[in-house]
Amino acid sequence: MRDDDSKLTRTKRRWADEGRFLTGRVSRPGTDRLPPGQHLVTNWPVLDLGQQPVIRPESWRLDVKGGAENPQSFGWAEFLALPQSQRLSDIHCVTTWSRYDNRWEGVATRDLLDRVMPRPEANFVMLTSYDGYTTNLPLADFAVEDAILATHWEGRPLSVEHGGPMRLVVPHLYFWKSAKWLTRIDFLPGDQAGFWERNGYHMRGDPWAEERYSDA
Ligand SMILES: Nc1nc2c(c(=O)[nH]1)N[C@H]1C(S)=C(S)[C@@H](COP(=O)(O)O)O[C@H]1N2
Ligand SMILES: [Mo]
Repeated sequence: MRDDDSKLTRTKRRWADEGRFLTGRVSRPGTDRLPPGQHLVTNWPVLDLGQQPVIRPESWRLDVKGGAENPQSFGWAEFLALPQSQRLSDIHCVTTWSRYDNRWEGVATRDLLDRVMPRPEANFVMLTSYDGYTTNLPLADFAVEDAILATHWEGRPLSVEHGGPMRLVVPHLYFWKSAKWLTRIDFLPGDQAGFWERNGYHMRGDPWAEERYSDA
């Protein structure tokens, strides 16, 4: 089968036609690299709900099931067999610290989406983690070129405290959207609030718009 004719290529072309994954800028110009109200740190603080699950590779799973044309459940070896990518990006936490130039390795969200193919009506993503944490974001934000399902940071396996063996990194949104110990991805037609979003945080969380808290 010619690549041009594959279902995958047709789906990508449809997404491109719809402008589906076009959202803002992938990288920011130098002048507004640091979002308003943020300060730079050189360490890497740990923030979570106080429970850091230890997941053995044999029992680790990533279920990508809801709202996909090709739902899949990946074991660790299957996940590592997906195309591997590197990204360099900044972290912006809603508690006002930012950390520049983090080098990540893992699976680009786009490469995952190419395989599972969210249904046309899916416009939002719900992420669920091993510690029970959930967070939501628009599919267009999940699918940006910078976003990566990271297994490595600075050339080393991601530590448990930072979400190892795998966490999401969506650098253009506040870091609470970047679920650590990710185990489930659902695609939804409408936006539903995750853990912090139910507790007053913003549904989208753009640091440059200071979308820290919801108005409600
Ligand atoms: N599973 C899970 N992911 C999570 C959290 C959490 O409590 N559980 N906290 C979020 C918040 S509020 C932040 S700021 C970042 C912190 O990531 P770090 O500890 O690696 O700095 O993880 C996000 N992802
Ligand atoms: Mo946070």
